[in-house]
Amino acid sequence: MMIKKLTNWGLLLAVLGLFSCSNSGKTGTPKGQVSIIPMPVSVKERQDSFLLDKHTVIFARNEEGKQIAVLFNSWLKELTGYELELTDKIPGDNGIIIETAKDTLQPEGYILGVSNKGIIISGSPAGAFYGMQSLIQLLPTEKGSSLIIPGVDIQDNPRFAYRGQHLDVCRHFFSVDFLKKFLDLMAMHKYNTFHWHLTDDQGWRIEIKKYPRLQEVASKRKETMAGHYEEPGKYDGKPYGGFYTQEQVKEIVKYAADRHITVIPEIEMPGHALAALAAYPNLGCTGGPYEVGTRWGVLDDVFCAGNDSVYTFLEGVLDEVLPLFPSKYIHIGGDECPKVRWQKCPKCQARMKQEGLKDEHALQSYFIQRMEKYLNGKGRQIIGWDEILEGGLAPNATVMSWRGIEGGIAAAKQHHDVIMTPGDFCYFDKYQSKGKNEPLAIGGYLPVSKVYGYEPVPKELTADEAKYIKGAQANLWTEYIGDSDYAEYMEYPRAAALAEVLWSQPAQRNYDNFVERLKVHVKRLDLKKVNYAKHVFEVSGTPEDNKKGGVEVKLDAKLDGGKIFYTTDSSAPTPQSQAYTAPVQVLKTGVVRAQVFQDGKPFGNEYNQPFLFHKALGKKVSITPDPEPNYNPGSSFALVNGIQGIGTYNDGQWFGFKKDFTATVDLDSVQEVKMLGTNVLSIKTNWIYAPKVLTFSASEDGKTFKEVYKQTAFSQNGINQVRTVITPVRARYIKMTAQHFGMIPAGAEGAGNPAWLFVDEMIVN
Ligand code: TNX
Repeated sequence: MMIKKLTNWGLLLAVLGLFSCSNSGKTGTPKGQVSIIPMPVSVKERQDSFLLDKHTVIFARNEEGKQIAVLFNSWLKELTGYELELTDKIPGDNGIIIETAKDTLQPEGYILGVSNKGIIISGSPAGAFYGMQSLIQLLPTEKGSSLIIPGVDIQDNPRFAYRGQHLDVCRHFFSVDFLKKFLDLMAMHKYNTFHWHLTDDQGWRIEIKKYPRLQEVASKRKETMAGHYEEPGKYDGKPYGGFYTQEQVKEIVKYAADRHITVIPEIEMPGHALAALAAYPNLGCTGGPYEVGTRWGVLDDVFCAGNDSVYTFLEGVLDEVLPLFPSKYIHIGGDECPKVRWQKCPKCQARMKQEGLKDEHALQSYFIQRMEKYLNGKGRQIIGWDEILEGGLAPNATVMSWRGIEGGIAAAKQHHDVIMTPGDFCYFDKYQSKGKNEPLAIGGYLPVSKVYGYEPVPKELTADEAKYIKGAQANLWTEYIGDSDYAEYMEYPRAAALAEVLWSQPAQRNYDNFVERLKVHVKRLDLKKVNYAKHVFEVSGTPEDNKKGGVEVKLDAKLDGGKIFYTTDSSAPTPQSQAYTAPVQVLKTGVVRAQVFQDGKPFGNEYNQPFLFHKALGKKVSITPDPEPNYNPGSSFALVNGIQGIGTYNDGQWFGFKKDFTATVDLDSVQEVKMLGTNVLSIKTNWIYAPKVLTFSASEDGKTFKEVYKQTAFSQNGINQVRTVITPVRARYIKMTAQHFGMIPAGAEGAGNPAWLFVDEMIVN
């Protein structure tokens, strides 16, 4: 048993008849009312149950336990209108016992036992708190139903010590009430760290008394960009602003601490600093004038690294921040800091000379290390985004790996702590459905299932290095998220999925089982009036190789009582359309449309997938080299599945490379080929460049290939469609080669890094 001190507990457990008898329940497969998210380490269902009523009492031996009791009562009150009495005596058979001890072996573990004799929760203060959260999840979800709690023996503790959620309150501001609800939901899902992104180009949101212009100037912007930042030009003309007073900050930090959540503030430096520069222009390299940011993206004006008053200013800010936040860690940003101003700034150049710094990356590293030293001197540790690796990592820094997993791997190999937040899995500002009715989001595609499938420990690490991966975090950047309803929509249920990634054991993760539990769990979110997204329950389609040289679409909907109907003639599906019974075969160019109906009414978005029918559909393709992680490594099917990638590169269709690539398709027999095609992407802001050269060649025997087409210019920003009618050739094999662009040129975003090459669908007719 995980608890070290067993004072009274063995006795109590025996009295309650818990953990003593084996039972017929199965471990890890909840049924009925036992649907806890995140899934505990061990759940044994018992035959009996506990009936909670107005006469049930709660006994807690110490203050921490009493606090847990109070929080349990507040949930109960919402559900039933009444609260339970707290008693000083160990209750008989109608009581809940909360036992907490500080010196447990599992700092966040707990035991929860429910039988017809009573309920016991035991663990560390945090553990018992999580035990209470699990108990809440055993309560019925309908108001007014009798409170029968299923008998269980649960033993539980988290897989990762750092389980975080981040909220950007700069691009849009969120009220204290909303933050409290946000924290309640975090606690419900056993998250323990709130990363509060408090300063950025478009707004400074924490009161700093020493620098009143942060409140007067930096907290306000004159207007906000309307629409997406890749189509700039439109602004809403409305002033926008807000900041939290130090009293409000204290209130939030206390509210979080009561829920065993640590708040880590982020004060961004040296980039994302425009709001502060607008207030104090002497802190920038050019001296301004500056305006608080009104558009999104990466802006050139950053803190001057050569000017000592910048460090004095930031130390002054931190001197007020530190007493508000007892956290061991302070996040100092470090991301997306363009070096163009520093390159031309006499002070920055002088600093580089004086410190013997070889380039501006080393200057950034100097900046971060100097601030780290200051914070270490105050007993704090820094966290920074993965750019802090460039130019040399500060000695004690923890790295947040956001641009992928590489930063995390590099930091762990240098024996630095890491928090994983790779954009492809942890950025909840991305779309979660490809449906046409989604509100504007930053781009990309991150459905709940993909979040659920995330594994925070990169396989590139040895067991020893893996210990530096402390956990992961969901990030909610709010450029396009203007209100709390939309924030909740983006956060849940994706945050429920990540909670399970972080808390539960990998062997217990099972998406279908998660969705079954989620059906119950969303009723709890309903009770809390959470505006969660419902995409998980709508119809989804999975194109698959039909093993007969073609493609079929498997349709599925996880909606209770849902019936799927579909069409292939581009008409809208209705309950009179074809009912779905078996995978839909793709036999022509056209669109497969499907909708799930509940009680005759359509639920959620429809599945609407155009397919291009061609000779290579579902055929065998070999690709070299293997695509980069996340962009179809290990499987070539998406290159010939009839679906063309859309404008966002991470929609699952695109094959991503950082080298030249070749794909060869085998059409099964020699045929006449008259037309060839593919799509390549060019989105320079995302480091994606079209190939230098694209060629097609044809062969009858797979050995001798003859070039039949060559293209060297791709003018389109976005998707470049290559479609070419050729002099007909007889061929069984078609080879496509793409020559990689090379390094990203100076002056462009990502300069000096290898460009990305993205290709999708190899079209043969
Ligand atoms: C990158 S993630 C940023 C943020 C943006 C976000 C949008 C990071 C460290 N920096 O400033 O809001 O992308 O997804």
